[in-house]
Amino acid sequence: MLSRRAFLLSALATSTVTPILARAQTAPQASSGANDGAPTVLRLERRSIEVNGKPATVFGIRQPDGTFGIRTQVGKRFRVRVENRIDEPSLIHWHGLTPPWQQDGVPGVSGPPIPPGGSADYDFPLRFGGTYWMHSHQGLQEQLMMSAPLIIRDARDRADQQEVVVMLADFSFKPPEQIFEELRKGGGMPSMSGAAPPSPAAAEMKGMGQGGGAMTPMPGMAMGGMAAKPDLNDVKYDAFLANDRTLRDPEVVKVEPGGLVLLRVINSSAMSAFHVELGALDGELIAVDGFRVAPVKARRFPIAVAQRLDMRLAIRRGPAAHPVLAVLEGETSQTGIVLRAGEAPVARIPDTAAMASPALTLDLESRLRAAHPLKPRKADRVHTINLTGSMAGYGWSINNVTWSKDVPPLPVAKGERVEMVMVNRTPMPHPMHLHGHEAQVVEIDGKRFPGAVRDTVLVPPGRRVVFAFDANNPGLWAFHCHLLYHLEAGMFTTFRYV
Ligand SMILES: [Cu+2]
Repeated sequence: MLSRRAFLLSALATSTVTPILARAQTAPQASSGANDGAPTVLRLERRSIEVNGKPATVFGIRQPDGTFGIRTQVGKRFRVRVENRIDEPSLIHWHGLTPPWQQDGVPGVSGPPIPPGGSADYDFPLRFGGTYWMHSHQGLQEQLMMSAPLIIRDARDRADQQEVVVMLADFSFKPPEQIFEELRKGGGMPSMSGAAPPSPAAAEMKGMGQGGGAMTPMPGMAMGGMAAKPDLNDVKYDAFLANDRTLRDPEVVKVEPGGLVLLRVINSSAMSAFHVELGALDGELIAVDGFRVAPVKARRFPIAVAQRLDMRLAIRRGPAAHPVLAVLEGETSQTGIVLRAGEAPVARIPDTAAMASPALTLDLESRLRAAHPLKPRKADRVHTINLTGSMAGYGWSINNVTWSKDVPPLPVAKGERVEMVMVNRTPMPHPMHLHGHEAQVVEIDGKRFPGAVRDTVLVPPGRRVVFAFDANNPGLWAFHCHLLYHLEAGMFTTFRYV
């Protein structure tokens, strides 16, 4: 079986493929000459993996030569044909890219899903590089790993640097439909109440606050008297995977002693956030969600669901095995890979860490500065996005509205600077994902700053985070929590302009 390592080694496939039932979602655009030839084919398939010695059937997104996902080059066109080879409808979202809205891959918003046996064509320019990913936006398929890396190389990919991609995932032997049903019924959830959210004051006391920000008062929030411990990890998973594998049999990547590594970590988990632990290696964070930031040096970085981290690592001289671990927030469960420099022995790494990883905070987020921020500009339109709901009945919503097709899109007009003020009024953190635009974090708890340009930002309980973007890609777009079962329960909305 080809491992995901094949992805690292193989170049973009240029196979010629006979289309089955070509069903273009949009009229194919005239190709740009330089990138003529057949589109890259991505097949949605079922495949078998082994998780701690037990077989499991999951999904996969692969090229005909077995390559997972796509690695391409900035400036090229994204010319792709998706072939649905599973027995149910599916549709793939290009997470973090800015395609025309009909090609964004959200069923019922961008267009209909691809029926079994059908295919869909995509063709749009790649204007920026970085670490992205692709995943199904249909039902709960993402939990079964209908996802893959989407890497767009650019000037950051230096010849003297080895690229290593690590895709993190949470795994359960339970079918996702059963997981969701149990959440709905209140079974299998941690010992928590689903009661009122923590007050901002309590959050500050717990050390989750950044300080120095005027917190907007939150009407309806219980003040004090409630433990500030956020509710984490609704789902009890059987395993956490890094490139399909657990630490009982981790991927071991050969690296050069004294060499440079560009480590691209993608959190493709349905529900799980981690701290990435680099051990004795110094990491230089150079991009989040594909976009450059002023470099930050550390040995531990938080990664929420759907986020990506690009880190430069200087491998020490001499043989050594360097584990790159991801420890589940609030728990000791861990997964990871091993970078093996020279002929070093690789020791077995336990799948639990010695110490629990803390809950993710906004400490790093508040320090990140975009290398290329949006032009400073006053917002033309501000939408307040209250993140609402509770564990009781597992109901999640936006502004107390549970998503349905009848919910009107938020209004936006072309050319506007828009700000989404996200206020978390629940006891759970929500990683909020904005589709189709280059969004920038411009405020946390009332404090303005030119933060990271990114597509997914964590809003912890009781916190307020503002995303700004320029309305320069007209259409109907999704905006939602990226925790899969929150999204499924209705923490989802849209915005529209022409
Ligand atoms: Cu959520």
